[in-house]
Amino acid sequence: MTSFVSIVAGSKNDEGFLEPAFAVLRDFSITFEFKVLSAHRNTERLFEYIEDADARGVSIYLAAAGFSAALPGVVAAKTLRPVLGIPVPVGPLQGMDALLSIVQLPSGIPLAGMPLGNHGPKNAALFAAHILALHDDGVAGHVAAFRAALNAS
Ligand code: RP5
Repeated sequence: MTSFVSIVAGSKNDEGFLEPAFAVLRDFSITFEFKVLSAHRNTERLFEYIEDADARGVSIYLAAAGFSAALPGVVAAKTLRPVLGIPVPVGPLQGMDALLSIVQLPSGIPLAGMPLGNHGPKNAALFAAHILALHDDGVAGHVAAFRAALNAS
């Protein structure tokens, strides 16, 4: 079973914002798939997808949404894999609502919150890489090289 990262977004309109996450995962040769499934509009299909992705060996979920951002918490509630929540800066509150939703999930269902703004997607992918690097020497090499380049810059 090939391990992979799943990126789930609440809207097709979130895809462009997530491009820095895709870029990091590609650069680090981490297999990933991207799905658009809203927690409130596509609830049944979202549950089916998570069951299927879990069965196919997903390692980590990145879940991105704007507004009330139920998606990251719902994904975390449905899987035992780590979930990294990415607030999408849209709407009248520019993602402050999504950020608070992600970091206010009550205890029992853990959900990691990534930064609000353009740094969120990239750091989410890097965070996923750091987790995978614990058991994958290839990813660990990419993480170390990235950090070395950062230190040298
Ligand atoms: C959330 O609501 C999505 O994640 C998106 O960020 C936001 C707006 O969705 P659209 O109206 O653009 O589809 O569910």
